[in-house]
Amino acid sequence: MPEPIPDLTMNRHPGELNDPQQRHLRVTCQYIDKLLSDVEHVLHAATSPSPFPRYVVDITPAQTRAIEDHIRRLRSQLLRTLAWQHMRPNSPEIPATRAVMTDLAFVDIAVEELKPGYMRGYGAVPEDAVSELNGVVYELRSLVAGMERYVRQELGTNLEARLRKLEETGCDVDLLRLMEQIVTRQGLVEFRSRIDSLASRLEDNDLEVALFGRVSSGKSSLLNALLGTDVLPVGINPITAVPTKLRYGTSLRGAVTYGDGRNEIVKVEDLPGLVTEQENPGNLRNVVRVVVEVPSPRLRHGIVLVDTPGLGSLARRGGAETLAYLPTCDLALLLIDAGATFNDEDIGTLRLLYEAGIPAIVLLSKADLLGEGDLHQVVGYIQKQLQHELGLEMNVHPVSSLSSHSILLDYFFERELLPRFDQARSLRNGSVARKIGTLRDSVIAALETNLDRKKRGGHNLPTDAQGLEERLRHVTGMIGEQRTTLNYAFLKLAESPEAVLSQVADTALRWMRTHSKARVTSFQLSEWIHDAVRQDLERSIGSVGWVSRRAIDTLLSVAQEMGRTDVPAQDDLEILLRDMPRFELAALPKDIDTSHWMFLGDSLVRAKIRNSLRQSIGELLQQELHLYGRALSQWNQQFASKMEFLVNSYADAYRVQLHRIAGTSKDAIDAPQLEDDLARLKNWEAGESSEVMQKL
Ligand SMILES: Nc1nc2c(ncn2[C@@H]2O[C@H](COP(=O)(O)OP(=O)(O)OP(=O)(O)O)[C@@H](O)[C@H]2O)c(=O)[nH]1
Ligand SMILES: [Mg+2]
Repeated sequence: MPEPIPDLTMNRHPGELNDPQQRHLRVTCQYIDKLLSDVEHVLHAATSPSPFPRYVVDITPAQTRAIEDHIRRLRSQLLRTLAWQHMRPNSPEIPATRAVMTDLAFVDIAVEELKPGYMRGYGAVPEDAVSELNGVVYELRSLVAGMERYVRQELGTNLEARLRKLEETGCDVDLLRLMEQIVTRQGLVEFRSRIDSLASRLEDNDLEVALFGRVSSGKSSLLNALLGTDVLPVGINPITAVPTKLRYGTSLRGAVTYGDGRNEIVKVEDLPGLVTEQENPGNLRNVVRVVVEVPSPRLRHGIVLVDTPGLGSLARRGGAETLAYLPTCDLALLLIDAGATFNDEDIGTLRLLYEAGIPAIVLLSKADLLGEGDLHQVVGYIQKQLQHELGLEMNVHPVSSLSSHSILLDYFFERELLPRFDQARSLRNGSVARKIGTLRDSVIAALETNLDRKKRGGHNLPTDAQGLEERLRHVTGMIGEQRTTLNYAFLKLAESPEAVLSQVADTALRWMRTHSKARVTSFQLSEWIHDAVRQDLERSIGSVGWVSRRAIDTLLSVAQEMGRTDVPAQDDLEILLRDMPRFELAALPKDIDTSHWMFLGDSLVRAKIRNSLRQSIGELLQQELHLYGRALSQWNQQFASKMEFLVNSYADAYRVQLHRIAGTSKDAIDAPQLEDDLARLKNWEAGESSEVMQKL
């Protein structure tokens, strides 16, 4: 027997419905209102900009108004119905942005399902259509992504606010702000992302100045002395194990990033546990980045000083970290120890810096150890050697971290480092200023095309507009596919410790045979494991670099045919490839004694080596590769998005211009405003912008 419905009307006022009944009433009114909204939507079909009309419009404007009156009356009756039960419509709870984002997410899924892989369900996709189909998908996705960014306020009002903030910090961003306003007013959305990325370049004002030198040459001590702190651990044995960045902050604290992508804020007392050879030997804890905030006025202007693990024959694994970091710094200080003899290792480091195109300053550290006369002689000797070995005419600046000699360090900082830092900064700012200039040219070109279309209708179509569009589509598709390609490569690396072991076994065997040695040390094995992983990675990264460079080349040639000056630069790509996580094995494999295997055949020895490796390190390698794979795919998310953003921000702008010239674009045009905006941009004085980025 069904349960009796409980009587909920016990405590009711006269004429009042019970709770479920009231709820039903409210829901029904809401539902009716939603249906009325649908009717409104139908009524406005005639004026909708949608290219996929659903309704044949058989209602005249006068009839539309009459129907709207009816709807209004129905709605006010709905309100009265609720009021009868002392109810009002609920206040809204869903932010409009969230609703839009949800819809966009569905749009994105729908677009994704146009890819050749999904399309195959409807029959084989012709080979010659695959690449363009991918292009079609990524073109649409890049537009969806742009809209999402806008809704999430990364762009939109936020961009305006960011530019205002830059202005407050002393940055002259007038031209960029003017362009932001014009682009918004004229609906040139395709330029927003480029303005956005130029703003990011201005915001990221840090320049990294790194100290390099052999183990114990006094790098950490010098940084401590320079900043009046003792946060960096120092000592006689190899100390620093992980590159450590020091940047300005109002209080002393550190932030650490691990290889698996974890971030952690740490107290400075805990730093030695993370950055020293003694407490974190060979970087067992797999720290990939340490940033310490120090409240030193010397860091105020955006200098980031970087302490690196020592190089040379005494270096531990940290040396490899230093070499990996080296190409990414903006300015280098090479320390030569006055207490040791100047040797080839110092020259080697300087040569590396030179080859990487990084400006370097040579310092003679621990100058307090030498008397005036000796100092002079040593400085002269080193300068002569540099000239002789590298053909470089360089000054050598004596410094010391002892407080009794602080005058040397102060002099160096104020007279040498700061001017060089400013010089490096103005080089970088100059490149941003040039980019702002070319952006101005292309906004002008877009405005002119619009004005031209208004006056004369479309013309001036480049001879092969369709061919250009196809090339752009191809580029977009290629770049879009890279995320998947890289993820697949990373996954394969992460899940194949056996392949790594096999390669190491091959190397070990070759080494044994050529050197007739009966023992392979754990240190060698560890190096070879790292080499194997690095080589695997270089292959996938190499192919991505190749595809990316080709994409940029295509953009360059399309831009040239369209007579555009706004083009991406190859070095934008190199910047993106920075910061890829590095692989670190947390322990050494065991030495392998091969003396009993000397007379066995190659394949047997290879199998034995592999077996021994598997036993000593197999499980750990498997775990670490797995973690590393995760860190790599996190990195890839960032890299791929930035790469897509870079390529599409240009491809979009070219595409829109092609449409505009062809007259297929549907933008509404307000001619007087357009002429006014165009004149303001054109008359922008070069002088006004030449000082654009002088922040200091
Ligand atoms: N006399 C003298 N000794 C110094 C000076 N700077 C550093 N030292 C000593 O040199 C040794 C090494 O100093 P660190 O600052 O740890 O050297 P580092 O280059 O950071 O060494 P790693 O991190 O191991 O590469 C320590 O014993 C310091 O006391 C200096 O200016 N004068
Ligand atoms: Mg050190």
